Amino acid sequence: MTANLPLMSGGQLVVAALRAHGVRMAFSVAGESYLEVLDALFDAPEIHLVTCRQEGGAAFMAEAYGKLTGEPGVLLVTRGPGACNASIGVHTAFQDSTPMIVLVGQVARHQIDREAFQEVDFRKMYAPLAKWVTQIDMAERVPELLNQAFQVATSGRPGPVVVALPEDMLRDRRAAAVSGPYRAVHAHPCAADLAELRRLVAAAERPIMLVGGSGWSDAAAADIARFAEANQLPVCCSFRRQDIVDNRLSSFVGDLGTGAAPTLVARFKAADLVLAVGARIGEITSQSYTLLGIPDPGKTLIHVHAAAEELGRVFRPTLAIQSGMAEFAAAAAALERIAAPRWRGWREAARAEYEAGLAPTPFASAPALDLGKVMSWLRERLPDDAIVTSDAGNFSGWPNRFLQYRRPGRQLGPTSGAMGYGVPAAVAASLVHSERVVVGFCGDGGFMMTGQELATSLGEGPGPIILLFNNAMYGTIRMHQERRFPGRVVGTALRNPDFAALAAAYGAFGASVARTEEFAPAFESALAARRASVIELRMDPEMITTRTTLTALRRQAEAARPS
Ligand SMILES: Cc1ncc(C[n+]2csc(CCOP(=O)(O)OP(=O)(O)O)c2C)c(N)n1
Ligand SMILES: [Mg+2]
Repeated sequence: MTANLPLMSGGQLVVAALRAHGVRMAFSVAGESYLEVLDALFDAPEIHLVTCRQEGGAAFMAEAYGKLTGEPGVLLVTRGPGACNASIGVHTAFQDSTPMIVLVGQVARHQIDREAFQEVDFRKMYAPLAKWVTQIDMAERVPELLNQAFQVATSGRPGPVVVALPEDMLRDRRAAAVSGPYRAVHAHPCAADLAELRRLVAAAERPIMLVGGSGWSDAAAADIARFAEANQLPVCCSFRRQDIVDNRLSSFVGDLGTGAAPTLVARFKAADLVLAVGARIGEITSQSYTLLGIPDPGKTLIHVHAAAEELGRVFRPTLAIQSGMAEFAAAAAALERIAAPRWRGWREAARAEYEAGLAPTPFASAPALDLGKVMSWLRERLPDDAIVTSDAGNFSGWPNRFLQYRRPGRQLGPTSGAMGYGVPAAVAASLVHSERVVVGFCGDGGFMMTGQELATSLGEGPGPIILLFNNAMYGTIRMHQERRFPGRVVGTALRNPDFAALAAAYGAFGASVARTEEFAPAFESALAARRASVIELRMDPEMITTRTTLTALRRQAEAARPS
C-alpha cells in the first residue's frame, strides 16, 4: 500500500495530515523540540501559522478559534515548559467542550523516562485536562493517530486532544498514506424520544428551555429558536452561552450566569418542566446546584446532550436524549407545534422581566462613568455580526446583562472562568473574521495576564477593540472578601500601568475614558483606527456588580454578623 508513496519526515507527515483535515490556521510558540513540523509548515502556506507570545495566550487563541468555527483549534507548543504554559487553554477547552488539537514536542524516544531536558509524561500531566492524550512513537502512524485525534476532538462532546511528538520520531523518514478530512460523529434523536418530548412539553404548565454547551452551528441555533418561537417556550441560556438564541426574540428570557437576574432564577425554580438542550447544567448555570434537586430534579427534566456520560450524571432526567445539537434542533424545528399553549402568559411575563432588567439599576450617587449607559449605547451601536469576547471577572456582568447577543455575531467567553481569555480570544476572532467588529471585554487583572498577545495581532489585520474595566483590583475576589470578611482587604488591590500609554507602546490605539460622554467618541476613534485598540474604562471601584456597590455589600455582611 505504501510502495508508491514518497518518504516523508514525521514532521512533514504531521503537516500533511493537518492539510488533509482542512486546517487553515494554527497557533504556536516555537520550540526546538518540533523544528521538523515548523519546517514543514514553511512549505504549507495555506495554513496560517500565528506566532504568539506565550503558550497560555496561544492556547486561548486556539480554543477561541474552535469555539468560533466549530473546527478544532490547532496549537503547537514545545515540551515541558510550553505544555505547562498551555495547560490553562487545554483546561478551558475541556470545560467548555471545545474541539482542539494540541501538538506538543517531546524528548527523543531513547531518552524517555530519564527525566531528560524538559521531559514530562504528557499522558499523566494532561489526563484530567484533555479528552484524550496520545504519543506518536512511529512516524508511519502519524496519519492514523492524527486522524483519530481529529475524530475524538470533534465527535460526541467535543474537547481537546493532546498529541506528544518525540523529536527523533519527527526526523524519521517513512512512507505513509495520509487521509482526511475527519468526519465528526453525532447521535440523532429517535422518533419515539421526540414524540415523548412533545407529549411531556404539551402536558406542562410552566415550561422553560435552557440552551447551552457547544456544537451549535448557525443553522442549529436558528432551528432551536424556530422551535422555541413556534411553541412560545421561554428560553434562557447557560453561563456564557448567550449567543445561541437571538436575545431580541420574544422567547429569550435571560442568562443563568454568575450575574443571573433574580427574577429568572425564581422563574426557573417555579418551572414545572425544564428542557435543557446542550447544557451540562454545571455549577455556575445551576446557581451552585440550587436550581434542581440532585439526583431527582423535583420537576420534569428533559435533558438533551451530545454525550451519553453527561445524561443522568448529576440530575436524573425524565427523558434523556443523546444527540448532536444540529441533529436535535433540526428534528425539534420539524415537530408539529403545540397549539394554543397554556404557558403563553408565563412566557410573556418572563420576557417582560428580562426587558425590565435591561434598564440599568439606579445607584444612590451616579458615577461619572455610567457603565449602564455605556453598555446601552454599545448595544445599539454594535453591528449584528459583531463578536464579543470576554475575560473572567465581575466586569463581565456589564456586557452579559446589557448587550444582546445573536448570530452570526458571537459571544466567546471561558465557561471555565479562566482569567486571561479576553485578549487572546479577541485577537483570534479578529484573525478569523478580519472584516467584523471584535470587542474584547477585560478587567485590569485579566488584561495583565495575557495582554501581551496584542503584539500578536499587530501586522495581522485590523485587530480587536479591548474594553478594559479598570477598578484597580481583583474585583471579584474583593466582592467575596467583603461578603465573608467585611473590611479585611488583602491580596486584591492592584497598582496598574498607564494602560493608554501601554497600548501606544504596542503600536495599538489607546484611550482612557473617565466620563460617560467620552466613551462614544473613543469607541468611534478605535473603530476608525482599524488596528488593535485598548479603551481603558476608569470605573468607580464602588460599582462591584451591575446591581450593587462595595459599601452596600460590606454593610450587609456586617449587619448579618453575630455581635
Ligand atoms: C487564571 C485565574 N486566576 C485566578 C482566578 C480567580 N479570580 C477570579 S475573578 C478574579 C479577579 C478578576 O479581576 P479583574 O480581571 O480585574 O476583574 P474584576 O473582577 O475586577 O472586574 C480572580 C483573581 C481565575 N478565575 N483565573
Ligand atoms: Mg479589576
